[in-house]
Amino acid sequence: MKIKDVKVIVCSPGRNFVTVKIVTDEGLYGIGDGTVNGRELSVVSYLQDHVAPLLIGRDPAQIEDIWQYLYRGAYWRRGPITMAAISAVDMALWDIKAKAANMPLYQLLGGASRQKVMIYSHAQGMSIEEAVDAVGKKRDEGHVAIRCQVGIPGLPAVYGTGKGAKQDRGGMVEALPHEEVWSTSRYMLHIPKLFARLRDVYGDDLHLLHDTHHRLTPIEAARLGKDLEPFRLFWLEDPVPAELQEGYRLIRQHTTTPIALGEVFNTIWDARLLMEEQLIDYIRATSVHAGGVTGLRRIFDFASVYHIRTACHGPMDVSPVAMGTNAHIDLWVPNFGIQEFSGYTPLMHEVFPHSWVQEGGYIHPGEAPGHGVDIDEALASKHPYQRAYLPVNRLEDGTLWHW
Ligand code: GCO
Ligand code: MG
Repeated sequence: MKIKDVKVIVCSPGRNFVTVKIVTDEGLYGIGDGTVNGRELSVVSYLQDHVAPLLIGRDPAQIEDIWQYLYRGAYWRRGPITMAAISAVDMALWDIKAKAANMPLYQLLGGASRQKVMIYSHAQGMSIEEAVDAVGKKRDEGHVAIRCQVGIPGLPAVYGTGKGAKQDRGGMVEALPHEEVWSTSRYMLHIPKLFARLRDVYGDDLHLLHDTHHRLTPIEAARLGKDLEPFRLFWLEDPVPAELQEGYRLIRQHTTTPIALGEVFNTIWDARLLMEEQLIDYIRATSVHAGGVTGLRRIFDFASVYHIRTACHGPMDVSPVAMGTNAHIDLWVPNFGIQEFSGYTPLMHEVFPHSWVQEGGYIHPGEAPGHGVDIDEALASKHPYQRAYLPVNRLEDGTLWHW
């Protein structure tokens, strides 16, 4: 079997997605997600102009050799654009291999380690009471794990409550970056009140998660982690930008609140020290950004040595293709933690028909051969790319801050 064609399909059924389709000379094809929110066309060019010519004529079964060829052979290694392109190709090749073997991807990885995959959904509100109600609605839908974000008094909408929060209606981003305003001091005072109220209303059984979205310093994160300990969060996510991995030592010295990190990581090197020193509890790497199935398997096996569990990133900008791939990995991986699943719009489900099914607080990848996700190219072509950016964030004095 040889690779005959490599197509890159960009569509925007509510938000932009980059999908690669690899077609073999025996008629089998596989698809992969290469979406990098706000920089999608960079991945399109990387795939079309630099990767596709290297794949034509190759044996699609040589997944590892192609991965190494695209990683080491590029000379310029790592980074979100390069790794999203490699991820998309890798996902498509595993899709082909599992279809050729006539089995669902999770079987090819080693079979199911659990009956179903626990997910967490998103709930938010501008006020604590709105957020509490939103959590209640998700709990009533059967969710057992819910990420909760809340507006901060004195600030306009912040991450997770502003324009980005309306992910379930698509359009998380805008044609120019929306500017948010941030105050760490106001945030630090307010978040413990949110979780005190949530525990009062819903008790201790519900898994509650919170995403700080890279906005604190290590000592501030240590303080917040301590303040949240009485509310026993499932995790505190992305408390501090993680370029300085050893910075997380300071947080670990002060709090037992579990830490989740890594949705922006694109290789194992981004998390090596964090994992070796057990500075985190969940690794958030996901199939579309961390090297596909091949890259993720390597990261997750390394994590398992250090008691770290998986928690694939899975908001709407992770396309249903990557969500399907994640679900197979989630069903197989022994050190599974949880899968983020903020949901998709009906149109996105139509553009990307899939065998994965969500029931309440769980998903299952299904039994279709491959990763079980396809793309309706005709429908996708009716929703062309529209330039869009993630928001940016500034402190009240105008300082550009982490979004
Ligand atoms: C999450 C993430 C998202 C990101 C988005 C950026 O935990 O789901 O933080 O909300 O903001 O994926 O593209
Ligand atoms: Mg996050």
